[in-house]
Amino acid sequence: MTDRPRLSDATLPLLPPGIGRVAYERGAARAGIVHLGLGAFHRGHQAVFADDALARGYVGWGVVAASLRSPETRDALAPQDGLYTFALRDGAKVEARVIGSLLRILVAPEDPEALVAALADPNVKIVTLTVTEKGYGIDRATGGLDRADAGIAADLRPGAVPSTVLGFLAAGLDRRRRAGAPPLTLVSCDNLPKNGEMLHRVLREFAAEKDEALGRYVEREIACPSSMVDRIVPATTEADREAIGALTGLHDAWPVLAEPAFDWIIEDRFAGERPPFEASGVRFVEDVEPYEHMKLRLLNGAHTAIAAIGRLAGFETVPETVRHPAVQAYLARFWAEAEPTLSIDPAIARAYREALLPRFSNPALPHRTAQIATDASLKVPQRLVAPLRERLARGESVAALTCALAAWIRSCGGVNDAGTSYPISDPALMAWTSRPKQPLAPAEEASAFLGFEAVFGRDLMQNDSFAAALREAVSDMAETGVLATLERRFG
Ligand code: CS2
Repeated sequence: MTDRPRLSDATLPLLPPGIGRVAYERGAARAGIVHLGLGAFHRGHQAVFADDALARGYVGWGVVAASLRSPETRDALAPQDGLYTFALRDGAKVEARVIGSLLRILVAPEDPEALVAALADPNVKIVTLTVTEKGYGIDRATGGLDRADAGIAADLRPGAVPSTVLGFLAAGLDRRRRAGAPPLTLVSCDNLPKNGEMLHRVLREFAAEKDEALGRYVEREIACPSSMVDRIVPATTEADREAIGALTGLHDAWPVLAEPAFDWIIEDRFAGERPPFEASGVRFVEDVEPYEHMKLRLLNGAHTAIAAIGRLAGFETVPETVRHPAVQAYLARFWAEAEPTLSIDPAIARAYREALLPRFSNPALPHRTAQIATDASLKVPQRLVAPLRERLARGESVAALTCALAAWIRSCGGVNDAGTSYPISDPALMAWTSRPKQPLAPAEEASAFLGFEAVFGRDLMQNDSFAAALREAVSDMAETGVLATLERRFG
């Protein structure tokens, strides 16, 4: 309802009691963080902790946030002075506050220089990234830089105006290096294993190819601690906008709604100052890998399975999918397979896993299965194939993980079990050169997918019993539908 006054610095006093308002002088805040990838996740996670820090008087920890592609978020937030409403939703409970930590919003393609300058600002201490699995320019066969990627190749050309994440980082770092600015810490917040190590490697390779001295600078001066982030933040809907407007009395063109649960666990390896986020519950640890495996395999793995199952069964959302008893029985088996592959204290893993079904069932967060299915082929390896491979090596059963993969393979067909088509958003799947162009018989389709090396590696197609089980699961799902298959096997 656009006849409500627009949220902005000037209208903040109109907020009704009970809505958290910006509790600091925004004009006095300075940017200590540059964030790349201004999606809902950043605004429901890192930006909230920065807001907490500003409210506690750490005035140097505001955020300059950059969208790398579209101006949509900037266009929505600019008339609001960068303010937005952040609402925690748990069933019927809502807790909302206005976040003021985004001090400036950049749209990289419109003004690449502004982003390079922000990265080079000596007051900036950390760069956080939520650029999704496909944002890093990784060659999935080697784990190194994907020089064949058109954007990377263009940014590597001498004198290129950057357009990719690595291009911007390298340009900003080069300027810092030449100006003798303090070293920087880059914190990847994407769901990738060893995300810091991975970022450091591709950035080092990119930088060295640009200029050897820059490569050495990245190697020596730039810290890339790995981090595990967690919070379910579905894409905002029209209904959300209306609900927030009704709650706050102000029109917010792009509020963010999320669940109360969250985690941000960061390796304690900073090149300079560490963000003062502990009071918000952010944890600094020596080794993030046990947490990262737990989260990728228990939460994200189940998410990817649910997304595929939901799409095939015609369920639009996660809560709708997990309400089905066959899916619940299946998830119990899924977690029973994934959990023993973790290296974390079993009591921590158990508590984490036990909270997942209630988190997924939160009726106030209709997280769309289509959203989670986006870029699934880049998610399946670390979420499903890695634990499966480890279990196979130990001779353990993989019935549930195999069904998750079978459902994913079936879901790539873009037609659900009732025969209705749906769109697929997965450029890496489309770019897979051996992708079957014609519809295949289910067993052949499973065999063809086993040749998708970026997903399955080279080893799994040699494993006859696994290959046979996958073919059988795909055939079963094609014949009787996904829900009946799960019911028969796990019900
Ligand atoms: C989801 C994640 O879209 C996806 O791939 O699995 O965004 C998930 O909601 C978050 O990682 C939760 O922490």
